[in-house]
Amino acid sequence: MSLENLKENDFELYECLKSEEKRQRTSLEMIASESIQSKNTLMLAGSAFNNKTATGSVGKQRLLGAEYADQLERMAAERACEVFHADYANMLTYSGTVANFCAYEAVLNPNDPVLALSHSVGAHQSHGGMGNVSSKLYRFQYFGVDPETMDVDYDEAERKAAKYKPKLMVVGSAAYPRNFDFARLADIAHKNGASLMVDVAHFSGLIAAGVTPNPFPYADIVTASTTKTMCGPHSGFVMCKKEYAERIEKSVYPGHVASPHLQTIAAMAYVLKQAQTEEFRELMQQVVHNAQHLCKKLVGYGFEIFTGGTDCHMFLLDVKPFGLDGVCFSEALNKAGITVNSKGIPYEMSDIPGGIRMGTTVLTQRGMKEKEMEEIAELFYFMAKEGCSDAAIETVKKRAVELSEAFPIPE
Ligand code: DSN
Repeated sequence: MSLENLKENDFELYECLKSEEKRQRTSLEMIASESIQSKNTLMLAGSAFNNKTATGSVGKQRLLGAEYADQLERMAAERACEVFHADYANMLTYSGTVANFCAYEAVLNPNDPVLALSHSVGAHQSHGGMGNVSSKLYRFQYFGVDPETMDVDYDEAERKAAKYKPKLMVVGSAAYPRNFDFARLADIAHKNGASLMVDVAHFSGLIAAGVTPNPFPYADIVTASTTKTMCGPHSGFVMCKKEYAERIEKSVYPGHVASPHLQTIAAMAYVLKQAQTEEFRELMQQVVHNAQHLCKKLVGYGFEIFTGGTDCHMFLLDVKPFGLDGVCFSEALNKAGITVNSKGIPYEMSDIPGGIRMGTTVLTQRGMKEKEMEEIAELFYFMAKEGCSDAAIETVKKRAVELSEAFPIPE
């Protein structure tokens, strides 16, 4: 259906879509979990694979006519194994969170003990976060970061693993911006009888490009999503060492998934191939350079950064030194056309988040480099120094629109 046809048949929906397109075109998107998809992933996600229903595991399809579905699922899984050096991959899980639950189900029984990096220092809610069903199904204990260095507190992890004897250790991050010591985490897990699961949802593209460390061969199970640094569709997958393969397969089907989203698997297969190119490696390298350069400039203006910097595409900016909080600062930026989200800074005393989380993937895909990061840092400083006034919002907005227009969303 063409846009003209949509306009004629469903004007309300047409307008909603056009508004979102305009919002993206005219703003600086810095939500750390976002990326821009290529024409090919969009085409594949809208392809004939939408019309097919498959049910079952790869090579064991229960519905007929699934020979190409099977070929597709196998191709995507082989590419994931190649990129991440996994023995087995299952691409049927619909998102990073579903992939996590498939991993839990494969190795845990309800009420089993699990040790995880705490949500309060940047882990994902599905790692036993309060209110998430994972914390109701399993007995989560947590370790955090050292309050002085803000490094992962591996000693605390070691003490708690010895005390609670978890069946699974879970590490991953939706905000903690530093590389993990996977060898040490695996050692802690294995000597206490636990398996090690690493959730690389945010880092999958960076790992694929070889710019941050791969949890394999240390981790037993790795879950990933494709919409963040992988620059692909909204989806997730799970990988593991061969001794876990059968359990993961059963946990996915029939455990959690009936009919996989074949169209999304097609788009995932595409990005897994693109992730092996030099062009993608350079993009990911620049994503990290941009994030690090932005951090450096923001610190120069008097902001504080959780952990002092970043090893990846994202970081947490503490705006309390300007007498502000993350909610008012993120809302002012949003009004000015710079999209970020508020986020608590570990160990802060207030209930109101004192910081914001941001990432550089989308801006880098739009072609921005260190020079533009300097300008963005200056806009953040101006907004903070002016106390998020209406006049500051207007000034920042003008420049944000100009920058957006100078660096259009790639076709
Ligand atoms: N939406 C993801 C993020 O922003 O990190 C978490 O699922």
